[in-house]
Amino acid sequence: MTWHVLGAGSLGGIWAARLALAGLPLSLLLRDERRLAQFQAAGGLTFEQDGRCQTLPIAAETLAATTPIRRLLLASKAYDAAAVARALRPRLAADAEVILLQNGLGSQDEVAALLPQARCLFASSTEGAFRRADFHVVFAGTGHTWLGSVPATPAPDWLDELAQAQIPVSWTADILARLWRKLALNCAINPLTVLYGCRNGGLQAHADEVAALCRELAELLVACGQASAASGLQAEVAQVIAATAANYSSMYQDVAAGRRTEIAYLLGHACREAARRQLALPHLQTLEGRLRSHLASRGLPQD
Ligand code: NAD
Ligand code: KPL
Repeated sequence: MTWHVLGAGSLGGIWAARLALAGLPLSLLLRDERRLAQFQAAGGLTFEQDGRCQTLPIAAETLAATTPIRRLLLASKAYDAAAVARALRPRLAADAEVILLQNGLGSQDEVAALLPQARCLFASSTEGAFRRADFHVVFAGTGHTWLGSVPATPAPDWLDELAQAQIPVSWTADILARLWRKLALNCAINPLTVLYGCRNGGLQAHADEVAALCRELAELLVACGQASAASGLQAEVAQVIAATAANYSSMYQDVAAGRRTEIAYLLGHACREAARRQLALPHLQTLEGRLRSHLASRGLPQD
């Protein structure tokens, strides 16, 4: 069965390249005819790994094509996922499966509500990739991707195809715990790196503030029924800060490059869930206010 992959961004690109290299049937979904013409003029997708580049002449089509889609990897930013789902809804077959590869939480429910006929699967990834240029993706960091459905179901048989394509994935019965845990790590680290203008390691000088955020995030996770995701959070945050001390967080990089952040699906989602439960989490709420003001001062969207 054909894999449809949207879009030709960082994670979508490294999935598409590996599926193509494994000889699996694949079509890349591009925004419009102009992007399709640019892709064809580029000769396809350039995949860079360990300094070696290969240009892969992957099949591509626009969102407006009419062939039915049965298996879709939706690899947009969280804030674009609902618009993509709306655009692709008429093309989804009755038994379509849609893998939602977004960081944070909230976008998955938006998409699932728009696509009641599809089977939406959630993904959480620690792989690293970036775009060096248009249609040129760099595989920057090995990692792992967890996939699962809510409620939990048995693993689909196409996981074997991903293994064949050397995409490291595991099926989990608790994908929400994975997504919540990553959201909590991101909330404890990323906004502070933006506000202090520092690498992850720079937060070692703000250990008390990080610890206070971790306590509130753990309280939120427990209130959201995610006690296992709350366990040992502060220790893992300290360990990630130490292990990635020389790196800039993804949110820091977005802000530095003048790109929209995924705040609404990370810290924004955490604060909305706390408010819904009437949980007072003052450090988290103050952090959200400071981050929004900072984004506004840089002319960036606050959601
Ligand atoms: P990206 O911006 O590199 O790629 C997103 C792609 O979606 C872009 O090519 C964009 O043009 C395309 N797109 C958006 N709307 C579209 C539309 N209507 N039609 C066609 N194409 C459309 O983003 P990314 O870095 O691949 O991130 C995707 C998700 O994965 C994010 O939620 C991110 O936080 C998460 N993530 C990324 C990484 C990473 O290393 N890049 C790691 C882990 C998680
Ligand atoms: O995922 C991250 C990011 O930068 O988005 C880490 C490295 C965990 C920091 O929160």
